[in-house]
Amino acid sequence: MQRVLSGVRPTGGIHLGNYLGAIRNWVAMQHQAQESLFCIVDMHALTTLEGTDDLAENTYTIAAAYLAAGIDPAKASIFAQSHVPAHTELAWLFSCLTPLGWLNRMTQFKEKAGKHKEMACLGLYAYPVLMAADILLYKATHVPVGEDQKQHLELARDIAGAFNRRFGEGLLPIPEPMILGAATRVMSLRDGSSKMSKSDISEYSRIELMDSADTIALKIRKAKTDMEPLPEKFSDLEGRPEAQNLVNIFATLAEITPDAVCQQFVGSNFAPFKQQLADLMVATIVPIGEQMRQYLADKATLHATLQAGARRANELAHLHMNDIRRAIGMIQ
Ligand code: AQP
Repeated sequence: MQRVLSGVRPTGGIHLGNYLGAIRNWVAMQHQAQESLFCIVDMHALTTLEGTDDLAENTYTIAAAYLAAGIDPAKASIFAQSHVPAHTELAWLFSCLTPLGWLNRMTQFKEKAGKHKEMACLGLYAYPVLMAADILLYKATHVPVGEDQKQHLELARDIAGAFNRRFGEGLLPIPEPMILGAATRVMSLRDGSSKMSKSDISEYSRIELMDSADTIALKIRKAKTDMEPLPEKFSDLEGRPEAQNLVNIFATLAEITPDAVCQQFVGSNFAPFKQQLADLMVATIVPIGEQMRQYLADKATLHATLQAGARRANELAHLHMNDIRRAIGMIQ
């Protein structure tokens, strides 16, 4: 039985990296899996949000993005993480068997906490334990994510193994990370060494799914490149991270290999390449953004979709939590 789970944090403008690295793959997987669950992980958003003013609006926006990208609520449950209280209950149970040494290895905590580690909140540190609970609560077998979540997925596998060793082999499946396609790590348009991210202060660093055609074209024109022409082979782009990133995005959108992109533009400067990249991006992203606007104009229907998703998620969570509590030895 293939059970798929993944999620996005409602922390701001959902972007091309979230789409190519994650959501686009979910759309294909929902047809193969017996059960698919796609949540909007609002509890995770709290680990880095300074204010919560936009939390509800951002949550609806991510739900609209899922639908606009092609997630079908008749095939997959779309829900807000906070609507299923068992996520945090299971996170506590897991936190009682996760050694601190495992969490100390997590690079995302180090990146997000930055220099002020002592001031970072406990939730940011414990984030990967909550993520393990998100996955294992539904006994998910496959987790499609971008490259940046690989280490957290490995931790979820370790936690499942530790739980099974202590409370009974086979109780929790060991989830498989699904890091698919050529755009598993889309980089910032302003700096090829950092990941495209919702929280980057520069809007020019990312293409948002609700950007207009003009904005997309402008952001691509302004995207950082270098003075060298494009080479014949992708491997010759070594040491040119911004060019590598743009070629990878082009290849993913055009569904060709990065080498084929280089061959198409060999010897040329970036102007004609950027023009075609912008056209490709507009053709993919603008229809999604337009649909998102339509979904967002009818919050009652969006809300009903989230409620229906939460009903199914709570049903599964209830069943699995009973198994888990029984295995631990809690009174039923
Ligand atoms: N740049 C990226 N390239 C490929 N995949 C990406 N993902 C995120 N950024 C990229 C994947 O999108 C899914 C949802 O990510 P998330 O919102 O839950 O968390 P994140 O990784 O922290 O995303 P952001 O955009 O960087 O948000 P902020 O700035 O708020 O931290 C995941 O599968 C992720 O791998």
